[in-house]
Amino acid sequence: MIETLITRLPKCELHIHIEGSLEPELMFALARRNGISLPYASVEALRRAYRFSKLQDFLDIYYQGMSVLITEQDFYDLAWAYLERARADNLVHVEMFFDPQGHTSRGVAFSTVINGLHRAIVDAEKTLGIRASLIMCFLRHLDEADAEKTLDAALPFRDRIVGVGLDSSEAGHPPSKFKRVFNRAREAGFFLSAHAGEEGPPEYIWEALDVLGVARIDHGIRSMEDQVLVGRLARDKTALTVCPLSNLRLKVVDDLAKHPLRRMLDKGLMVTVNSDDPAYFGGYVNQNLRAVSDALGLGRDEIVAIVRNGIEASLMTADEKSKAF
Ligand code: ES4
Ligand code: ZN
Repeated sequence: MIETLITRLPKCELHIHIEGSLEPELMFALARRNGISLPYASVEALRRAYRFSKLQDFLDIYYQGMSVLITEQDFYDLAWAYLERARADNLVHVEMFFDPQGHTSRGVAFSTVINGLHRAIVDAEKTLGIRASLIMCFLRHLDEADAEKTLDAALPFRDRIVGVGLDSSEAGHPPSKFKRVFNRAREAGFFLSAHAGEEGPPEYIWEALDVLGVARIDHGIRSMEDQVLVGRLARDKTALTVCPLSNLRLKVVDDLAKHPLRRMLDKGLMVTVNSDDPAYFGGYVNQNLRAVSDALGLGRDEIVAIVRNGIEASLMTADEKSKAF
C-alpha cells in the first residue's frame, strides 16, 4: 500500500512555518496562560474561520494567531508540539522557518523567540531523535530597512540559524526589493531561500535566483508558466519546496487533481512535498503526500523520488543523508 510506504519512509520537511503549526487547542491554552483574549468563542469557531480565498486572507489570521506567543516557554511549547508530530510522521530532519518580525513588532525580543525554539530543537534531538534547524524569514510586505534590522538582531545568534528566507504577501513585493539584505546574509554565511511563484509570477522566481542568488525556491509552482525557467530549474536541480494542501486551501489551485506537481516531476524538476502551515491547511507531511498521491495517482516510484528529493535538497551532511535513506 502507498499509505504504508508514505508512513514508513524516513522523510525531511523543508517548508514549515513554525508559527503555522500552532494548533487551535494550543493557541487557546497560550491565550489563557498569557491573559490574552481571542476574537473567537471556541476552538471550533476558530477552525471555522480557516476558510481562505487567497494568501492574504490566511496571513491576516496567521499574524493574529501568533499574538498568543509571548514568553520563551510559549515558543518552546510551539516547536516541541510540532517536533513531536514530525517524529510521529517519521521525519528525520526538519528545516523550520520562523518570522522574527511577527514577534519583535509586538514587543517580543528576538532572543525570547530564538531561545525558546532552539531549546525545543536541542531537546528533540536528544529525546525524539529528530534533527531540526532554523531558517529566519523576512516579511516581504515590510520594507528592506526592517529586514536589515532583523538581520542585525540575528547576528549574535548566527550559530543557531542556518538560513534566511523571504515570506508573507507576495504580490507587489518582488524579491529584488530585498537585494541588499540578501547580499549581506550571504556574506554572513547564511543559506538562502525565498518564497516565489506561489501567487506571484515566474519573473519573481527569476529574481529570487538571479538577484537574490537563492539556492532553493519555496513553492515555485508558477514556474510551469515559463518553459525557459523550467529548463533552468531542471538543469541546476534547484529544489522546489511544494506544499499541495496549502495551494489547495489558498486557492492557488482549485482542485488537487489539477495540481502541477506531477507535471513538474515529468519535467525533471527537483520537487519536494511539505506542509507549509499545517495547523491552518489541514495536514502535516504524510497527509500532504497522501493527498497528492490520491489526487494525481502517484505510484510508489514517484513517492520514493519525492521523498528522496527532500533528503537530497536538505542541509544534512552527505553522511547524514546516506544514513537517512
Ligand atoms: C506563508 Cl503559505 C505562506 N506564504 C507566504 N508566506 C507565508 N508565511 C506563512 N505562511
Ligand atoms: Zn511558506
